[in-house]
Amino acid sequence: MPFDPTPEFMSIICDLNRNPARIDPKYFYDDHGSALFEQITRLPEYYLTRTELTILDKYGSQINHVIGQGVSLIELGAGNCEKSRALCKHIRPVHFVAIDVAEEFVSEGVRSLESLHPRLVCHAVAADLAKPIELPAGIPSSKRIVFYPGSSIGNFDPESSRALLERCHALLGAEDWLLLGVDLVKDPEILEAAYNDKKGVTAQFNKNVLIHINRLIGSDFDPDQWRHVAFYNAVDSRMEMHLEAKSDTVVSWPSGKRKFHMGEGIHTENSYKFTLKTLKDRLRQAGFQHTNVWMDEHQWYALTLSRA
Ligand code: AVJ
Repeated sequence: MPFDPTPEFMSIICDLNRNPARIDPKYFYDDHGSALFEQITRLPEYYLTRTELTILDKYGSQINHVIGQGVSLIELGAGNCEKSRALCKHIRPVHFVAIDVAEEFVSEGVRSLESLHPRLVCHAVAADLAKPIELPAGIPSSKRIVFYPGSSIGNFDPESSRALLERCHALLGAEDWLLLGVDLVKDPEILEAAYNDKKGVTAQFNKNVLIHINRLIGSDFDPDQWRHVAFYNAVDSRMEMHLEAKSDTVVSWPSGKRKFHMGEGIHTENSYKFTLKTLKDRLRQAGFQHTNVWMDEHQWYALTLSRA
């Protein structure tokens, strides 16, 4: 691979050279990573997706009642669009926009929604949510509902999540809504089990980021040289995932290299967990008000609907 200092290349390398090194969790989602994540969502330990779908099914008609008819549904981090498929059983949007970093994956998800709802006007957009959100032409400017499910907002640190919610708010007018799904603070044992599944799918998902990075920057990470580590950080209310070097290793790329000592880690993900208070405060700071909250019976997960 020729040396190609694109901004993306530069930012990946800059992160690899930090102490400790880190990789942005958006790089989990190449096609294989998106498929692995889909497998994670079906694991017994990973309660998040299942619980959110249960809440959507149970309270979908209430959501429909609150938002009314003729809405444009905009799903962020849509992936396979499974959540919007569940929501569309209860609300009948006119337009649907799916936004995700994984281009192939999201277009497939959109096609599945199109075949279920032939009269729904659908769009797939490949975009990085850390940047300003641009909608395709032709989406009506009123009665929009931004749907950000899966606790994906948990990947952003408090400052960036506030900024992301503000960007969402900027897409919306006074008649519009934000429907947000977030994982709640709970017994660390339950949290840690969800990110250390017995089948090792999460470990594969974590290591796959190295293969994706190899492809993006021409590095020579050997995924077998790294150990999957996931734990709850109670001080910051977040699950953390790391990759730890099993022995001393040198990783090279076209313009440089880095030595990692045995046990040295690369921080690959934060997954923040919320309390209802931190969640409502965050929403209010971003300009959202009148938040409705629905939860599962264990109060493990919350779905919130806020007025823009
Ligand atoms: C898609 C970011 C919500 O943090 O739980 C799953 C990703 N990481 N297992 C999460 C993930 C490890 C997931 N999010």
